[in-house]
Amino acid sequence: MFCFQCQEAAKGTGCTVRGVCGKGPETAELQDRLISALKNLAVTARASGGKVGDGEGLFVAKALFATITNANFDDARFVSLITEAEDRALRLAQKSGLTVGTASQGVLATENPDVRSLRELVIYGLKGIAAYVEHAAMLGREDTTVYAFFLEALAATEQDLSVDELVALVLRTGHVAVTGMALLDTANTEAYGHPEVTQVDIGVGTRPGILVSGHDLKDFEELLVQTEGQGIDVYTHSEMLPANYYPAFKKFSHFHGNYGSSWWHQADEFEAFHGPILMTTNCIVPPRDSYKAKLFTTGMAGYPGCQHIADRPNGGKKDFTALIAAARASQPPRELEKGTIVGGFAHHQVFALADKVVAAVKSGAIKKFVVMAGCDGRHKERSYFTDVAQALPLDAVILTAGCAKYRYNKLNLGDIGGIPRVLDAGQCNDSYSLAVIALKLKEIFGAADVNDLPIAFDIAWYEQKAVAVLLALLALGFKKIRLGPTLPAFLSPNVVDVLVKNFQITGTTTVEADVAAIMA
Ligand code: SF4
Ligand code: SF3
Repeated sequence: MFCFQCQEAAKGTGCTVRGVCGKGPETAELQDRLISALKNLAVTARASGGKVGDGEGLFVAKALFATITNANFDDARFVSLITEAEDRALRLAQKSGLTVGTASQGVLATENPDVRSLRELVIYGLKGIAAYVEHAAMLGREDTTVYAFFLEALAATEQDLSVDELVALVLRTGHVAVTGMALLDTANTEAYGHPEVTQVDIGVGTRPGILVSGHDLKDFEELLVQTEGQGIDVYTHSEMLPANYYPAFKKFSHFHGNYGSSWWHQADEFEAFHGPILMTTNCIVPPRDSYKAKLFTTGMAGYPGCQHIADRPNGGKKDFTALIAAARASQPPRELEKGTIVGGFAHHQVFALADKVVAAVKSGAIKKFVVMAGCDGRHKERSYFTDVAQALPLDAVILTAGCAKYRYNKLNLGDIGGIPRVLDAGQCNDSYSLAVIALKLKEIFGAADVNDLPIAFDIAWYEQKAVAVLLALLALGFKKIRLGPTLPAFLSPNVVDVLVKNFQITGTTTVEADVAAIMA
């Protein structure tokens, strides 16, 4: 196997024996085969004049999504996705009098390191976008231009493109990432209202509970409805925390609050929770036996030996009966902590506070906004992000989204005239909200360039959704993004040079040097 798609790639170069994430070589091979089958499908679809079959776009999105780090470890699911991709390509080819080709398989099939780097950068961006548009599709919002781009870009990774052409494709991927995140933002807010400032309870109740992790709000909604009046509470975990900010979910009195922190703490936290856990997406850590029987997956998430809640039938709902039965037979969660954390600062809520924010900037009370969105991860050096949050001067406000926030969202960093110094917009896809806020500030202050604003970026990345977010920020014109804790292993030195030259991207360095540069 060879995989270098996430920040924890072994030795900073790539996993070759077994994934640091727990992905075995068989699963890695199946994921490579699936990506290759999707490329064949894309090439065939393009050759047939783009006459794609029913549901082709959403199928490609789901399949890409399944290959995201920590989303799915279930080989049987990959085998069935490969079969479906092959069948779809064959049907399309037969209809158009074509034959299905044999696309390259695996990262190392591309020998030129720069071409390999750019092709994989595009593919990882697509994976992130795929996850976001799949969530939007579950809420009834789809954009066929995004699906068409999946096919075009996948097919393009099989063409003999020059480095310049590939760089252009990377940037287009960024623009499509903006479209995808905007689509999900619309889908979420239409369905559940605009996130609002919320004090989230991080303690526990006395009844048994169900813990929901991942990113899928539709699953969360259906579970809340089905658990009403059942004598059990529902809690969010990790990236599901922002569900607490949506008005539509607040009306459920058995929605207790958030339990635990970011994904990589889950083994201890799931064990302590006692009740069943629903993983709606990434990030799954290979489960301990102590709670494996209570770990349920759904959607594109999967783990061998764990119960999987089937997709909703056409026009119907998912059936969470088994999960609810497991909850009723469990003990209440063990208390990990007490108190509250505040969040809900997505674009609509921040615009409502705009007068206050603008006045604070004009008076000099706020000197800098520091975007610290992204992912958390288990490597020790990620304490950097906690240290930066603590070392930033009191006139700096942190804008965050994604599970990166758990590095500093319980620190009580105070407020500036009632504006908290950590403003959490939501999940990693809500980084879109942070970009919208920045563009609004540009308008209010009449800045010619978004990079003239008092905004700095100190982004934490781990998996491919963060790659999509990064490409989206570049496409929107944001420069001087600091990325850590390490630069991606899949960026070749020459590709790093291109990113430095065109976007002044840098890696994180030391807390002191970076805080000084951020505030300069
Ligand atoms: Fe390694 Fe990350 Fe790939 Fe897992 S996803 S095999 S940790 S590079
Ligand atoms: Fe976290 Fe996996 Fe990326 Fe949605 S849950 S941000 S790492």
